[in-house]
Order: sequence, then structure tokens, then C-alpha cells
Amino acid sequence: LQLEAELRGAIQGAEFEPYYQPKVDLMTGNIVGFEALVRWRHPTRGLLKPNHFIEAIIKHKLSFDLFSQMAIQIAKQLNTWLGMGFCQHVCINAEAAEFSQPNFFDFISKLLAEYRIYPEQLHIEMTESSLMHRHSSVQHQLSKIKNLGVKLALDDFGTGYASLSYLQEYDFDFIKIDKSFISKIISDPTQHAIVKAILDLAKALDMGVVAEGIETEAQYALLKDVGCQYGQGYWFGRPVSAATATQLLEAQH
Ligand code: G
Ligand code: G
Ligand code: MN
Ligand code: NA
Repeated sequence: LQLEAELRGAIQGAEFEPYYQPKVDLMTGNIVGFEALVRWRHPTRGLLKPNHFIEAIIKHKLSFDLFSQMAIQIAKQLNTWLGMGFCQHVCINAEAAEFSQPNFFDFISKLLAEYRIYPEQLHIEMTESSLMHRHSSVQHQLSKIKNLGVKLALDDFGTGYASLSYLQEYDFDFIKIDKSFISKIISDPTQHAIVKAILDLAKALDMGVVAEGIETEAQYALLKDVGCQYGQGYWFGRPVSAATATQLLEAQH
């Protein structure tokens, strides 16, 4: 109960902020976008990562409050970057349950209009595990959001119970290969085969692929070699503050 009160206070006090991890086009090495990862600027405990609070946020049904606080800051940042001539996109993490919020669609369309950002600059990623608990209205909400031009990504691909059925049920633009499949891609022929199969599948279904958790140059080279278009990972950069992300964009300009 104490944590719940503290989380509600943190939402009220706007203590959550996005950190930005670069997403790179593996063919050019350029930053094409960022994944926004929430951080809690705690008044006494410093900057906290999601593992300290995200489960509690979901349990206490504060996911949409967190999502909207993140989305507003991200939209402001995209607007600032557009003003500087940068038109990269930002991926925001969402729980599938948030889509059953009746005002979800209105919230997103107002956000795009208010901050004058292009719909395709906003990507929403959902994990397979959150889709497992899906509400029947999620599919309808997702297609409305997609019709605005917002892009959808299936996160942690391959780790859920029904990865392939999600591809059939929902119209994702991107799949993100979970980092557990990338970590041993060099040494383990099975992981290599799985990644190649995912790439073939994505191509057949006309979806983009993002490899997560790229930590070495060898992993980068191999993924590029097998035709994976996008990647994220410590090799390219850790999640950083908005100010540092802006410097990264300026540096490649
Ligand atoms: O850097 P990292 O520790 O930030 O993120 C840990 C996990 O927390 C990731 O798996 C990610 O999916 C989740 N996460 C990060 N930011 C958000 C967010 O804003 N909303 C939700 N629902 N999950 C997030
Ligand atoms: O949303 P998602 O589950 O994909 O969140 C990504 C998580 O993975 C975050 O906690 C992020 O900090 C972390 N991460 C990002 N790049 C790397 C990486 O190269 N290696 C590892 N081990 N973790 C990473
Ligand atoms: Mn993610
Ligand atoms: Na992931």
C-alpha cells in the first residue's frame, strides 16, 4: 500500500521521464530513432530503472498514467527535434491492456496534433507477454491507431507463448527479436538459425526487423550480413537522457 501511494505521488509529481536508447540502421550505422525507456527520478533514491517499479505500476493499474506522462514528454521532445531538423522516431513501450482505455485513441490523435509531429514518428511497442492478457477491444484499438499512421512493433519476439499467432491476429509493422536470441548468435548455430528464420518470416509478412541487445561488433557484422535492417544494443549506445540523445543526433549531422 505504501508503494502504491508513493507511485501515485510520483505520477502526480511527474517524476517519471524517458531515457532514449539509439536504434540504428545496420546498413548505414545511422541513428534512425530511439526506444524510450522509463526512469523514475526518485526524490531520495536517485534514478530508478523499471525493474524497481514497473510490476507495481501494472498491478496498481497505473500503466496508462505512466504511458501518458511518457508520451507527452516524448511528443515534446520530437517537436523540439523537428525544430532542429531531426525527424527520427521514438518507440514507446505499452502494455496491451492500455489499449482498452476508452480514451486511448483520442489521447494519441490529440498528442500528434498538439505537438505537430508526424504519426510515423511515434512507434508503440508491446510485449508478447502483455498481449497474452489482451482485452477483446485491443485489436480494434490497434487498427484505429495504425490508421492514423502510428507504427506498431511486437517487442521481445520469440519469448511469449504464442508468437506466431500474434503475428496473425495483429498487423505489426516491426518485430523486435529478443536479446536472448542475439546473445549467442555467433557461437550457437541454433540461435543463428532461429534469427535467420525470423528474418525470412518477417520478409514474407512485409514487416521490419529490429535486433535487440547487440553488444559486440561481431554480432553487428553477422546481423548485417544476414540482412537484418535495424538494431539496438550497448554496442551502439545505452539509454541516455534527452540532452545526451540530442548530442548524438548533432554529432551525426
Ligand atoms: O532499460 P530497461 O531496464 O530500461 O527496461 C526494462 C524493461 O522495462 C524493458 O523490458 C521495457 O519493456 C520495460 N519498460 C521500459 N520503459 C517502459 C515504459 O515506459 N512502459 C512500460 N510499460 N514498460 C517499460
Ligand atoms: O523493452 P525491452 O524489453 O526490449 O527493453 C530493453 C531492455 O534491454 C532495457 O532494460 C535495456 O536497458 C536493455 N538493453 C538494451 N540494450 C542492451 C544490450 O545490448 N544488452 C543488454 N544486456 N541489455 C540491453
Ligand atoms: Mn521495448
Ligand atoms: Na525487448
